[in-house]
Amino acid sequence: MLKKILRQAIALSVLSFGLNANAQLFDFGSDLQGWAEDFQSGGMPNGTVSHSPTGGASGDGALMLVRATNNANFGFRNVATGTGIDATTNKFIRIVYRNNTTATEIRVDGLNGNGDAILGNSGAADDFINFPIVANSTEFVTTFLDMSAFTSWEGNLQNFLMLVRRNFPDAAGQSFLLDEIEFIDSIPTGEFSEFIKNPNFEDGSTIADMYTNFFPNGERSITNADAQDGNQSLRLFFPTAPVAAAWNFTSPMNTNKTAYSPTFASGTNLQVRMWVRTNRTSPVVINGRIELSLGGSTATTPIVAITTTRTDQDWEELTFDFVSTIEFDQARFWFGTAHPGNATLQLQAGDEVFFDNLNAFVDDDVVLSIASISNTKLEGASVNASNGTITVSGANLDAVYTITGQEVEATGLSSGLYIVKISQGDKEEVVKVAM
Ligand SMILES: [Ca+2]
Ligand SMILES: [Ca+2]
Repeated sequence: MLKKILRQAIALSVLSFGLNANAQLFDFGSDLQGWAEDFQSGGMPNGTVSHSPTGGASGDGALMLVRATNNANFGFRNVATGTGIDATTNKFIRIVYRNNTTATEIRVDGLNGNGDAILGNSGAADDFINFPIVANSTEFVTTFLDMSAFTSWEGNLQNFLMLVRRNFPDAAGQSFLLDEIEFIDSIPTGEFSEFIKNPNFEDGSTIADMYTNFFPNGERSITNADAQDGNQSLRLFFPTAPVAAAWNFTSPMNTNKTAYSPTFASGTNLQVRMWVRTNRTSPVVINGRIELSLGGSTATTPIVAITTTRTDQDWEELTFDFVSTIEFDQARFWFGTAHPGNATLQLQAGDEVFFDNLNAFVDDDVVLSIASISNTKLEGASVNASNGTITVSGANLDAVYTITGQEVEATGLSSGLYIVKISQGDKEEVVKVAM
């Protein structure tokens, strides 16, 4: 029986929202709600803060910062009423923003409830609290800033500011839009689909859940630019052509991995399904593998490479099948874009790849199967693989590729997965077939 631990933390998520009774939300719906350009140097402003009535992810109003220096910022002061930000209770900051500037860092600054500078735990004047952000972005993203580790984040804040820093000047017309900022006492509990944390990239997801130390030259974000389910997905964007495969790991090492008891035996079947979409009209190759561990011993399964089939820029579901190579009690999924070195399949500058709605399964009884006849969307066409030969009826057979992107003849093939390019008049399609 296929087993799946379904999003077991949904109830906990609802509960944690309930516990955020003291949350303080600023959504900039009709005005700046007490926020302004705040920290000035030598009497000259570091930027211009204004209200954008139609800014924001859903066009419902946002704070807009146009930078004038590397210390450009927006801040909150409400000395008149004495009602500040409750940093004693609310240890996390949720921001929804679009950073269409060259800045790569947000700094949290100001004075705490005791009138002391909000600094890192050393208290030294150069111990700043900085968070990285992606520059020159045209999309809104949600990020949670964790202030709980900083002892200076304390008291009723009357003077709070965030600097949008580095790489000034910006090009004409560039700005930072803050759609929402909310001070909350906890981050929504992460959901799990089996051994994958936050599989839908919804509230509670941060890019930290996609820990990696191998992402050579691209940008990653949790985005609401598109989603297969809910409102958000994971987006990889390549401003320049990738120079290598890019990997994402679904949990930081040794953290938040599901621990199974009893353990699973070597030879256990595992399966991950996920939805992928690209902005390309040609296929890409997506890599998956699983890292297994037991008592300090780790092993990774061989890479499973799947070539996408859609050429209409819509979502498609990929299914990755694995077999464990060791006994294990913990597992995590690695995935990313391959680097096949093939002109047709290779990602290019400007390409983006979205991932959403991951589901993981682990059980001894998962039956791994792939079809030897592939359905196509071209009317009356079919692709068949048997006896080492791929044949196409009702369409032209244009090319056959291996799963790693090498073009091969349609005959004399060994068993495995193949990518077949077919056409019917001016309609083209790429299908997968197993020999
Ligand atoms: Ca808003
Ligand atoms: Ca989603």
